[in-house]
Amino acid sequence: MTHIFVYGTLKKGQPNHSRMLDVANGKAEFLSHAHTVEKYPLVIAGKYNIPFLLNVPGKGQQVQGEIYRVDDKMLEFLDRFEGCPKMYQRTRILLEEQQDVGEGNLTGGNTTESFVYSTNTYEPEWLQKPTFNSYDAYGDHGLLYVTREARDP
Ligand code: PCA
Repeated sequence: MTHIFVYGTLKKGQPNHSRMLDVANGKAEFLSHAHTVEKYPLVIAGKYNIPFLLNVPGKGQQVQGEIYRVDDKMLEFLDRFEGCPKMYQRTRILLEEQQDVGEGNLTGGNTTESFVYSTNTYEPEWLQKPTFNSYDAYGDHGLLYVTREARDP
């Protein structure tokens, strides 16, 4: 079993969350909400409006996401799905776990380490893009994520 921090389209309520619920892909169990200890630039880039956590610690914002425990089958599925290691690289990241205290409120908790799909293979202009602390495909930015199914062949 492996812990993975998701901050983009794999989160609950986001366009690819269903991939983690599909038992044909393996098993994934929600553990907790969390945010990165360090700041990172989380940007939306490319013609498909894909969220990328750029591997540039200290720049951007502390990024909000969710930690899951996944089995080897789901990890293999996610590596393939995320184009790892070409598009994203799976690296380790330091997180602060958050407890859900009701009414959508979260409090600080333990520090933990987990895998994350971040990238070193970005275009230099991406460093100038607006950063987000919490990704929402349907947010005010208007950069609606283009699903795999909707992309040009
Ligand atoms: N999927 C992965 C990386 C970015 C994305 O859209 C995630 O949600 O963490």
